[in-house]
Amino acid sequence: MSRATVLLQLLMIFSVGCATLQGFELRGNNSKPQSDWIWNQLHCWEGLLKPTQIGKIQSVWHKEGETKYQLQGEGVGTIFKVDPDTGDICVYRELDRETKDRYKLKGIVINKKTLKQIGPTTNFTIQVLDVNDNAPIFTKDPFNGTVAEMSRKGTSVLTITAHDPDDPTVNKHAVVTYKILSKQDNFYINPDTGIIYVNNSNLDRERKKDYQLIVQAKDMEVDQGGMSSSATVYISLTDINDNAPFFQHRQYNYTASEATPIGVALGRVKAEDLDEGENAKILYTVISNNIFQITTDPHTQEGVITLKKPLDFETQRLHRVHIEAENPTLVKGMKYKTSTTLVIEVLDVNEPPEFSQSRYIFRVTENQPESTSVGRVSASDPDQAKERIRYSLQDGLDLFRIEDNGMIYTREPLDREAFAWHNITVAANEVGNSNSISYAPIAIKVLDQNDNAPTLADSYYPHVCEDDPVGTVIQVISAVDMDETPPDVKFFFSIPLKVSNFSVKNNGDNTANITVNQAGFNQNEVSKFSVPIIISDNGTPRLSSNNTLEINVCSCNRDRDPINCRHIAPLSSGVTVTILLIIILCIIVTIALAVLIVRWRMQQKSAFGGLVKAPGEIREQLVQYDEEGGGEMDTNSFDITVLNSLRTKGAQPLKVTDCAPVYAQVRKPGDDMGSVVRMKKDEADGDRDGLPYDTLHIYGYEGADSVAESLSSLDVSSIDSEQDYDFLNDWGPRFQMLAELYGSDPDRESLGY
Ligand SMILES: *[C@@H]1O[C@H](CO)[C@@H](O)[C@H](O)[C@H]1NC(C)=O
Ligand SMILES: *[C@@H]1O[C@H](CO)[C@@H](O)[C@H](O)[C@H]1NC(C)=O
Ligand SMILES: *[C@@H]1O[C@H](CO)[C@@H](O)[C@H](O)[C@H]1NC(C)=O
Ligand SMILES: *[C@@H]1O[C@H](CO)[C@@H](O)[C@H](O)[C@H]1NC(C)=O
Ligand SMILES: *[C@@H]1O[C@H](CO)[C@@H](O)[C@H](O)[C@H]1NC(C)=O
Ligand SMILES: [Ca+2]
Repeated sequence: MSRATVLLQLLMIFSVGCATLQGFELRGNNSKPQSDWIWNQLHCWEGLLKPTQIGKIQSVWHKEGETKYQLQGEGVGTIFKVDPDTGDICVYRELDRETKDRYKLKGIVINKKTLKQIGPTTNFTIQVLDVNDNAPIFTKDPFNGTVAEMSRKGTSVLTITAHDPDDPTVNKHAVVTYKILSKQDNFYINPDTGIIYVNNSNLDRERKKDYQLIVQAKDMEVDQGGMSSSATVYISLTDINDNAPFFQHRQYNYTASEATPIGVALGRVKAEDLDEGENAKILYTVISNNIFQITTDPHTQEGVITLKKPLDFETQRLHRVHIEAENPTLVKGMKYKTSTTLVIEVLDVNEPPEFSQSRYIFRVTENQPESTSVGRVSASDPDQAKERIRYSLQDGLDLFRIEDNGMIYTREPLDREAFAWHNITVAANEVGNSNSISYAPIAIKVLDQNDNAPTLADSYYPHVCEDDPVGTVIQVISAVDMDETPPDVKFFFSIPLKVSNFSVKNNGDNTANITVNQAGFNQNEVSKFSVPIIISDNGTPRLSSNNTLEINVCSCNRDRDPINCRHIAPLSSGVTVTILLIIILCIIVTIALAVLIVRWRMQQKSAFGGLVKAPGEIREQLVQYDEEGGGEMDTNSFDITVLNSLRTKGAQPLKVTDCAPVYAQVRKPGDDMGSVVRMKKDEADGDRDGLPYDTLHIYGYEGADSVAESLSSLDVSSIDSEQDYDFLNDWGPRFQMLAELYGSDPDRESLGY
């Protein structure tokens, strides 16, 4: 027997009502008066309000007047109090079993005088007894559940749960039963498990999607009293594909311009589907039509009508297109299709004229008089209006003109040799509609006439050797013709002379050999022959040209290579007379320039009067080039030893009176290298006896725009005459002649560079 059962039995014995005394005592076996306490457990109902006695303690150690009872432990003094004399225990506060269901206390007996404990302590507990003071609590509110539409009766939807905090061991205080309070018969609930089931197997999402139920949870038995609470349950139906798509109309009307581009939507059609999501996806198909196609807009599930081929108002003005729509998925396990008709009316658009050909090729013979007809183009208005067409040429207007009927004429004779093709463009536009214009290319081929005579194919420079025997081939010539030269063209070469030292032999392949007809040449007698040659073709009309072949007479070696000819053959290796002239001109200009510079320098130098010193031994150099070309910015070459050296021989400088070294002077503040150089130069110039420490520099060509004046030292080295042309010796063999004419002492050639 469990403890609970014992307690319940005891309660039934002693209880006199819920609100009155709830305590009781367990009396021990009196046969042992030494045993300490005669009870060890008390009980108390929760929720009591007034101070209520819940029990009594007694001890064998208690003697009235001498001792008193005392409690120790949880809640003593606040919740529980004991009468010190009688041992009655009262509860002063409301207890809540759900918060704390037992209290542990100690009872002792104390001597009133000594306040000392007498006898042993006893432990006991106060058990709080359950009262059904809590209703079941739902774990959620609201509960949400989903179930597929058309689910069978008995399909479970969701489970609702509620918990009761009361003592489950006491009298069904915590036994929960469930109930649907709402008046409906679509769902039912298992009262014990809380599972909600479908009660109606015809729930249709398309009719009603969302349901709301109020459910109740109650403790105690179903029909007994008890406490209850309620919650909301939302149930929504999920979709199944139970509806096929359908068109609302048997026919849909559209209009489309014939200019509608391919791939651009010209209209939309929608098949309705009561389902949603995947079950409402629609696939459209066009039945047997190769102009239109229909695709599904993934957002709206509409059918978008587009063109596969362009529309043409003139060909077909009305299109009837049959289309079908279906769900890609099965509808209630089957395939359903619905169909409708699209009626598309084509609207006329003014289209530009159309040429009879996309391109024209005409042929016209060259050299024909003006206004020769070339050919005819034609274009027409494809629209209903059939506007008149006006033609115009876009280019080639100097050679061709076009008339209103599309005939093209020449304006002047054509020359095939100038242009073999005239590729021009013709425009056609509708009269009164300048925007409506189209173009076509015309290629006019100029047909050849034999209007050019053949000529020598090259500039030949043949020679005949003095000892060439009769029959020697001195040149193979060929000819060209500006006209079209078909493969069967025959050029014929001839010499139109009765008597000639040369003869021409046609090789039959449009070449001919010039051979010696009569031997024994002497270039001192006749140095050159001019042989006339007539070349004719076999065209119609036959044309011929007069040409002259210049044949030089030369003395030759064994291989017939010319050794000496009185007439110099023109340079053949690309060097023309013009280039040769330019080269000669350059040389002449260079010489003239040099002479001019020299003359100018001489005139300048004469201003120095007698300061010139005689040329002599060259020992050291002071050279400064102002400009020598790139990369030598730093050239500043002084041989400072000259400046530093004390003069040991010769006259003293004119202005220097003391014997201090020159370099000591240049160190004076304010002096710079320039002044030193100037001073040394003056000194040298003023020294009539000493040898000059100068270098003679002569430059033929110094380039243009130099900041420095001429680098040439010619102006300081003249001795005998004002004009010194020794430098000509240094200019090389080309100027040998000049040097011979103007040069003086050849010994002084060593003064160069
Ligand atoms: C008291 O206890 C003794 C022995 O433990 C027993 O024999 C006796 O019957 C008991 N008396 C009562 C009144 O229960
Ligand atoms: C439950 O359904 C209700 C009504 O449909 C909705 O307002 C609520 O947000 C839902 N709760 C949850 C947790 O889905
Ligand atoms: C003109 O057109 C013809 C035929 O298409 C072509 O052979 C020729 O090369 C073209 N000439 C020019 C200059 O474009
Ligand atoms: C022309 O000369 C070439 C050699 O230069 C020779 O082979 C050919 O036979 C000659 N033709 C005639 C017709 O003599
Ligand atoms: C042929 O050559 C000789 C010299 O070799 C010359 O005297 C004569 O005039 C030439 N004949 C002709 C027709 O040129
Ligand atoms: Ca559907």
